[in-house]
Amino acid sequence: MSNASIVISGSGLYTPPHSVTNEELVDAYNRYADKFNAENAAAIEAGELAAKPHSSAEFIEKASGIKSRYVFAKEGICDIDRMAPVIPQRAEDEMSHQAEMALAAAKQALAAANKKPEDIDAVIVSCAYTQRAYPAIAIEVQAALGIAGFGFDMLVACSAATFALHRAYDSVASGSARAVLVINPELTSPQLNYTDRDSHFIFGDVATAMVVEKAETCTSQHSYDILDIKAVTSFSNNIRSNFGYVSRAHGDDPFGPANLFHQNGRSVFKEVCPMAADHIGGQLEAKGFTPADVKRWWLHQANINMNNLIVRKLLGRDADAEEAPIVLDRYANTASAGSLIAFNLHHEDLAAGDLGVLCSFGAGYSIGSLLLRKR
Ligand code: CO8
Repeated sequence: MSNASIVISGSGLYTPPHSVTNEELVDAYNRYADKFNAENAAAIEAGELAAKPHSSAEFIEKASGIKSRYVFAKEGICDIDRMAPVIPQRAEDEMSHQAEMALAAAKQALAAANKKPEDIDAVIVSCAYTQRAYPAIAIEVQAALGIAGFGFDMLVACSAATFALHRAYDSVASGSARAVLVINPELTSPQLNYTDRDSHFIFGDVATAMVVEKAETCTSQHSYDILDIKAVTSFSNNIRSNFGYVSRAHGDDPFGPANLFHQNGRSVFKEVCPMAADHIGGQLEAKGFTPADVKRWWLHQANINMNNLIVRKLLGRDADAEEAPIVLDRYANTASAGSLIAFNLHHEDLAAGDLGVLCSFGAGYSIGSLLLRKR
């Protein structure tokens, strides 16, 4: 596919007001583990239960590159009698939490794209989880912004944002929408098992948004031709969340550990890195480019060692912080939004003609990428 007439014309980023450091999380987890071990001493002694080992802030930073994360609600996360954020249910005539996050990012993206609600024909909310099945969060945001046309939600875990940008591209290319607003309100903290040492540190909350339109309607200061889109999925159980509407019918705890986020992190690392490098390398080659032509790598933000390895496989050398910006140190893994945060914070300095790769990789497995050229 080759079509330089469709562009990303604006992006937005909502960063929640609270941050939680590794030290805060580890302190809470370790106090929780000590309490758990004391309360279950007899069962642990009898070999019926495994003792909970301590977590460590040094391990987290070394193994993942994460130093802190933003959260929509901080209360409750470090309370060892709760180990989950406190996000009270809202009345049905109040805006939902996810729509609130989405709206903040969407307004920024519209402003950056120099677009008014009447210029937009479609709203896609795409993320790892939506807080309800219907009515769609996208339609709630569409109404709040006063956008005519249509909206829908879609879920593709870590690749939700890039896959939604692909759908936006297709919609504009086909003429079914003049401009599409893509929003990724990643409210991950309620799905994180803060009592699990292997994963309690991984995720943070954020919302990102982008506007996709035809080049001929674009009036924004910073815009990017979408030179190519490419997606692939390959089934894997290595990253999984079983929570869903059928959980109630199973008769088990819908919020039990098996239903929250869990993964085999080592296997993910080993399997996804070569997949992502091959995917990007193949896409560049098919369009007549080499990795050396790429000025900026806006990569998925799950683990700094994954990013370093993938870029090293492609470039044959380490990339510097300017070439392949890292935001997971501050934001942690934000499911599908990571590569878009990197874009949002690190794109304005590019010169006209500079090439960039925006790529997500994760659960599914799923990989979604876009080749972008600054206009
Ligand atoms: N503190 C101290 N020690 C620890 C901790 C901890 N917190 N955790 C593990 N250890 C120990 C282990 O027990 C192990 O000890 P031993 O060697 O004695 O057995 C040792 O440290 C090494 O453990 P691991 O092998 O597990 O550690 P790794 O070096 O592999 O690092 C990572 C773990 C950081 C998880 C790493 O494997 C990783 O990042 N992998 C990639 C994972 C990834 O990218 N996942 C993507 C998931 S996100 C996604 O796809 C979207 C899902 C949708 C969103 C969900 C929202 C909630």
